[in-house]
Amino acid sequence: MEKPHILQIGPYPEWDVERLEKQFEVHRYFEAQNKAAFVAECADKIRGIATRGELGADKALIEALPNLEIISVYGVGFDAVDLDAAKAAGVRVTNTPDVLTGDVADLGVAMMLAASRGIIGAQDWVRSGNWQTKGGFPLQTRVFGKRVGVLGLGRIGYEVAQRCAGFDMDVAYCDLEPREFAKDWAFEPSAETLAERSDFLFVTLTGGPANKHVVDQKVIEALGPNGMLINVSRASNIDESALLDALEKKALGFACLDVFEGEPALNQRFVALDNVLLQPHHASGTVETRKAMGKLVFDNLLAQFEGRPLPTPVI
Ligand code: 8YV
Repeated sequence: MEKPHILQIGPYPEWDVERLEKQFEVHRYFEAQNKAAFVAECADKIRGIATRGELGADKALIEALPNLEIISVYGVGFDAVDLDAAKAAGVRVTNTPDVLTGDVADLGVAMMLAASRGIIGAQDWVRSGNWQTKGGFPLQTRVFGKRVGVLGLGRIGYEVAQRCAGFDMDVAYCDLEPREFAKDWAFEPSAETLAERSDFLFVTLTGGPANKHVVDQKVIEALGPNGMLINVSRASNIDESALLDALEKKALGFACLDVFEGEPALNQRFVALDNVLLQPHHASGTVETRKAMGKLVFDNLLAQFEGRPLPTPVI
């Protein structure tokens, strides 16, 4: 029997590629020079899409594939998939929740600690010999005991809050409503009031139109010149140009960012700043987590083609 054909939108690690190619006929969309011609060539055969959280699948692509059954996303965020178009076409969508939660929370908290304590600059101080020639490294800012705000208390936000509580921080959060499981933490009704009472503000919202620019100029300025913003969610949740303005004029103290508008390209204004810590959308980037994510992408595709229930369905 012919293997099911799938369209692979972005690159995966070798171990995932091997497994996918064993079971499916894989069409490597990301390698095609002329995407439209490539899709037209294989369109009738494609039954599945394997994509990534930040790449997704748009309406035009979904509509170009008449036999598409499933879009399997390598990521918890599925905001880059046009869900309405998928629904209209009767296409299932899956993601990779839970397996990446701890890593994403770890990276967010690691960025907060690294930035606050100047760990990267301090290493340069040692390597460059400044320690001998100039003396001690400039004093940095304490983390434990400070006020932290978590904007979006989903799976990742909860793990961030837990970790921060472990650092004896004063934790508050903002979500659609107060959460029973979070009764040890203060609830704030808006992003702005949360920012006002925070030294550190984590953005752990889902992406998509509902949360677009929730962190706007007002929220950024409420966090203020001594505040630090940490984003491990989606760039679209923050008004990036307001963020850049605030960082440049020091209306915001510092930003730790794992995601950018138009990534992997990024606004060059970020590169000129000394009050940012920049990461290449790598919060889920550990071998352990990426193996679990790849397995889920595969398991969802296989379940669909074998007519079994999907392990982690979105729709
Ligand atoms: C990426 C993510 O999917 O989970 C998400 O929503 O954005 C990330 O885990 C990852 O970089 C793989 O593309």
